[in-house]
Amino acid sequence: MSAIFNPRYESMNREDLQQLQLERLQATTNRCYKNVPFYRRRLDELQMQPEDIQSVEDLRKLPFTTKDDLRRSYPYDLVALPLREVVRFHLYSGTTGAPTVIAYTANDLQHWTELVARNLVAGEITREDVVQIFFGYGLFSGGFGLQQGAEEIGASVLPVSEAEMPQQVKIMQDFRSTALIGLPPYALHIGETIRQMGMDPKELPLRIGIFGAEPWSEERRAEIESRLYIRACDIYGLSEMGGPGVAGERPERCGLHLAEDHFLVEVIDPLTGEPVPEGQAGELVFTTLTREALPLLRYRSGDLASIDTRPCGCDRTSARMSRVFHRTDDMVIIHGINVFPEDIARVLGEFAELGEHFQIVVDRPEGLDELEVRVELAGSLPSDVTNLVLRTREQMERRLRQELGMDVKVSLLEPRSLRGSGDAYQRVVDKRTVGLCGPKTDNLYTRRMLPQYAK
Ligand code: DLL
Repeated sequence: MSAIFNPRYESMNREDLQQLQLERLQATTNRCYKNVPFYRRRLDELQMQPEDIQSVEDLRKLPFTTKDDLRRSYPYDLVALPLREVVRFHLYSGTTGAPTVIAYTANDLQHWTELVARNLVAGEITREDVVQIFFGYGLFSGGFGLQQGAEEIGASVLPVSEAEMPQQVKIMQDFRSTALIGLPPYALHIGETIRQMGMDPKELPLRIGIFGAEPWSEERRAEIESRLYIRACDIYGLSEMGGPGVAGERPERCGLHLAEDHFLVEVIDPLTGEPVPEGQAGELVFTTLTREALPLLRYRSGDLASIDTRPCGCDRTSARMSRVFHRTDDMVIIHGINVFPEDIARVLGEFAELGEHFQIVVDRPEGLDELEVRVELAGSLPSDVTNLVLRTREQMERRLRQELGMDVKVSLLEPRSLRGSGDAYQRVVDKRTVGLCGPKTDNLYTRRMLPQYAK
């Protein structure tokens, strides 16, 4: 049987776990009501008191929290404690337009560290491993979260972050890294670079990889494993729940074990908000159970997955979630950065030369993500627009790079070419294959996609 980082909690019997969840839910609701005016207002509107939570099921009486609520509360409005108690912030990665903030007390950091350590141990990383982390370190929670977790289990960590490929490979070779942690497409790119540098990955001591922060398919997993000669496991998390560490996979691949002693997880029908039966896919909704600085009640993640509470053959008793391949909204993750079409619309709004409609095209031609923004020109432009087009395109590419933190190719289209006839068009075209349901398209949640809606 493989190792478990914290058997007391990870293997707790489910009755005790439910009691623990209830106690922690009551404390969290109380903390939210007493310390966060946003939640006090919400509960008052519903004529609710924290004492109304008498069972875990009573959670459903509480209102949802959305990403917009977090954005409107920027930077401090949801922080439940005086700033002197806060020791760290991370910002939801992506754009400068409407960030969301996550705050941590010293206890929050300790819990987070442990949760990531649990995931790494589930993925069979040990203190004997030399772990190379190529997630970004900074406002994004990935690098720091994995660093803390790997140190917690006593592994030797190389925080290589987003160094250039040849340097990644050189360090891997010199230090004889045995484990890789980062974004899935980067892992593939590393594999390619190893070969380009004339080496055979078989001769390196690499044995395991933990990848996540964005959807990746089983085909991609197989590709990574065969190119790098490693076993690859999935790790899931979201900044709003503190970052990575919410759930992690074992090499046996029976789903990702959720840290249910720290998060209450619901699966709802995103259209009605009602719970779906166990095993059916729906939107994951998280309530924090231990967070001090930024507790959140019923946070709608936008991620679609199912959960399974049946035992899986390891000694962990927590529910397992399926992998996440789809979201309820148009968010796309490019190079690990979460991009919403609205972020792009805001920049385009600065240019009078543009028409109303634009399309986002994401592709991965050479193994790395590329973002193209295709936008209509305004109808009222003079006929000779060549110079104007070139100038506008350059300025837009610069502004988008500033706002999104990545290179963007802009293509300017004839006026009304996207929606000339008034037809609907796809706002996001994602050519990367990420799911079992084929290429990801725009509005990811459609009645078509989930089995319970198949009529
Ligand atoms: O991506 C936290 C993280 C860092 C997770 C490192 C795993 C490893 P955010 O930037 O807030 O936080 O993005 C969260 O990314 O709601 C999902 O849509 C997506 N996501 C994260 N992990 C996975 C995964 C981090 N393993 C958003 N599979 C989430 C599919 C994932 N999607």
